[in-house]
This record gives sequence, structure tokens and C-alpha cells, in this order.
Amino acid sequence: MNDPNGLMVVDGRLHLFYQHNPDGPYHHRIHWGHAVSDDLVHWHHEPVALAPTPDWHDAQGCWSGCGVIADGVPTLIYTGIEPQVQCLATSSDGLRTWTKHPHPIVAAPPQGVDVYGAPPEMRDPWVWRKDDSWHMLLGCGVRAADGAVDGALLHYRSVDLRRWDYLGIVHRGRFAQNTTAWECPNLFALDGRYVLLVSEQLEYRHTYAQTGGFDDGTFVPAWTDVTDHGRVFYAGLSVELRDLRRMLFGWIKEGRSDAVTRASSSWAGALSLARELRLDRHGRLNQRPAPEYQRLRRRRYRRHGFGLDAGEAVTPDVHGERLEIVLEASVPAGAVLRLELRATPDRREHACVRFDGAERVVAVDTRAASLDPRIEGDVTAAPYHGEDLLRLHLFLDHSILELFAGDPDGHTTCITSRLYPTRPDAVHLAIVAEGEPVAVHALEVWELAAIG
Ligand code: DQQ
Repeated sequence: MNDPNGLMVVDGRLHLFYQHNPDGPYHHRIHWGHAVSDDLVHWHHEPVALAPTPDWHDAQGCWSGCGVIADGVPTLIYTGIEPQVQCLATSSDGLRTWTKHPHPIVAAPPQGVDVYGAPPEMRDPWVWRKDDSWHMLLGCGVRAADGAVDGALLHYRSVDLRRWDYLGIVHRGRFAQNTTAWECPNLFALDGRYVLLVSEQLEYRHTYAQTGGFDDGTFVPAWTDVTDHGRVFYAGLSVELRDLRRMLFGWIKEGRSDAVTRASSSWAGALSLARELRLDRHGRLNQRPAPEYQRLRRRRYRRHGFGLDAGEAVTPDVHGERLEIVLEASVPAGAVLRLELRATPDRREHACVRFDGAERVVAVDTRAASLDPRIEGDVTAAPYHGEDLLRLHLFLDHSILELFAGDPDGHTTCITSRLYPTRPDAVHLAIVAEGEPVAVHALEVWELAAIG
């Protein structure tokens, strides 16, 4: 899979669609896969929802988009490519089969807007209902005054989802140095403000979050950060659940080359954990793993209130490729706390999460995580925004590490990484203090059940 698509709740069940090539673990003639969950934890596969139609507008691929219920009818809105146009499909049999609307619903860029690309790139519709109208954002790039390209979001309105009027550009800008387009926009109200999520090309690494105001068709950001500091969490897509929690899912990319992926695996890419989004009192993004995952907890190791001298390590007697770890510690300036994960007993393979008490930076280091010479690890370091205590919440799932760092209600630092140990004994965990003693207030580790 690559991007999550079309998230929608129907009869209490969460439907996930996703960019998918049924022919193999590489990106080509993309279809929409489909899976359903009752609990955010276990997924049931449904037949492929959308396939390219020969000699039609999506013949080269059904690219990303969203799902809405319009007058009770489940509706998918997505991008057909070469050239990029927006398409629509509906289901009348409980989301099993889909009928495509005979014509694109947006067939060309708006008049007078110089959308970047040859042919112009505009895609990944995000649609929502407000009052009596439907609204849509499309991601694209537009030329800026300095001659470079800004990412931009085109805003349309419709009463029937089929005929759309162009209203204007909601927001534009650049996060990385060289931008060609914003992709996969999300715009929604949360905790009294608006949140905008976009993923940016050429960088192709981050889903960015901005929070601010949205009035008169203009989004005005007051705060900006990445949703995840790793280089593998991309194309984030959110959904509001029935209980009004807003969940974010991302595509977790591979951390190895396409050639290595194709040589070693029949699949590529994964769905992230569901992250509940909130804003903290400063309007900054708070992310926490959905509590539903607690039901996967099995054997537990627990130790509270202990000190670790400099150079001392604790090695919990829980092992495995699937672990959840919660840690709270006071790490003074001068001390560094390290968690070694997926370690072999001789440490020849191990990944490392590191917190530096002086710099208050949290880092994930996967450079020693694999003995496979084809795999390059890396270091991702990011500022920790919590108050005095260090609070870490980690999920390790075979080759995926998802880290949430920060206060429960504050702005969270998330880092998602990939690690590919080669040895079957790369299942150990150690917590090590360096430099100065560290006070560990709580350490809980669970072995996690598999979901299928
Ligand atoms: N992936 C899709 C595009 C989208 C990109 C193609 C983001 O629609 O812009 O598979 O990863």
C-alpha cells in the first residue's frame, strides 16, 4: 500500500481504502484496496474497490482521494491521471462494488490559475459538507513571485458533488526548499481552531500540520510543525469517528530501496497506528495512539521508582518483535537515557531511542539496526516539548517503530522509523543511563498479540 484513502464510518464500521498495486510491491497502475475495522485494531479485507478502467480517465491509475456519504450514498472522489482529473464513484451495495460517474467532475485547472506541471498536477480531493454545500480542496503547485513553486490548495464548491465552482486558493506556501506540489490535503475544525494537513512534494517525507483560522475561504496559519519527524510517515489522512474523536492514519513507507523491497518481500508499505488528534492549550498538535490498541497487551513487565547509575542498564524479561513501552523518567542535564530495541544479545544489531537531558532532544538511531549491507539506517532527532519529565510511548511492530514523546496533553514529538534486523535473536530490550544517574518513575513493557 501507499496512501490511505477514503476513510469513512458507515454503520459504525471504519472503512479504509488505500493506494494499492495488486500486481506487486511497487507503484504502478494504482487501484484502491479496501479494508474494514470494527475496533481500529483488527482489519478485514474487502475486494478491491476501484480499478483503472481501460481507455477512460483513470486508465493509468486511481490516485488518492476521500469518501463521503451524500444523501445516504457512499461516494468516493479520487484522481484519475495522465492528465490529472477528479473522478467520482458511488456504491449501492454496502461499499462492495462501485459505479463510476461517466465524466470527470473536475476536468482541468481553473481558468486563470497557472497550475504547475506539464500536464498540470492537481489531485487528492478532500471533500466536506458545510451548511447546504459541499466543499473540496485539491492539492497542487502554483508559480510564486520569486519564480519558484508554492504548494497550493484549490477550493471548490458544489451542491451535488458533480458540478463544481472554483472559489479560489485557500492557502499556499513552501515547507521544504524546493516544492512542486502539496498533496493529500485535510482541513477540519478541532478544539476551537482549524487544522490543515498537507504532504509536500518534492520532499516526499512529511505530512505537515498547521493550525489557525479558516474564514472567507482563506486559511491563516498560526502554528506549523511536522506531524512526524521520521522520513517514512507520509500522505496522512484523518477521519472523525462516531464518538467525534479525530484519528490520523499515515502511510508508513519502506526504509529500504525499491530494489531491496522487491527482492525481499511480497509487500511494501503499511498503515500507521491510528493517532487521536487534539490541540493543546497553545493550539499545537497533540497526538496519542488510540487506546483501542491496549487490548493487544499480553505479558507485562513493570517496574516503578528506581534509579539507574551512569553506565547501568536494566534489561526487562519481555522480548519480541511486538512490544509496547511506556517510560517516565527524570533525566538531568548531563545525563542521556537510551532504550535499545530489537537488540541481539551481542548488540551487533540494535536500534536506539535516545534522550539527551541537556539538549532535550529525542532521537531514533537505526544505523546499527541491521547487518544487511543493503540497508542504510539513519538518525532522526527532534525537540522534546514536554515539561520536566521525559515521557515516551513506543510501539514496536517487527520493522516499524512508532514513537510518541511528550506530556499527555501537550505538543507531542512523533518519530516513525523502519528497522530491518536480520537475526532471529534481535528481540531484546535494554534501558541504559549514561553520563549521570537517571530516576525512572515508571517503566511498563507489554508483549503484544498479533492481529491476524
Ligand atoms: N500518492 C498518490 C497521489 C498522491 C501521492 C499516488 C502521495 O495521489 O499525491 O499513489 O503519496
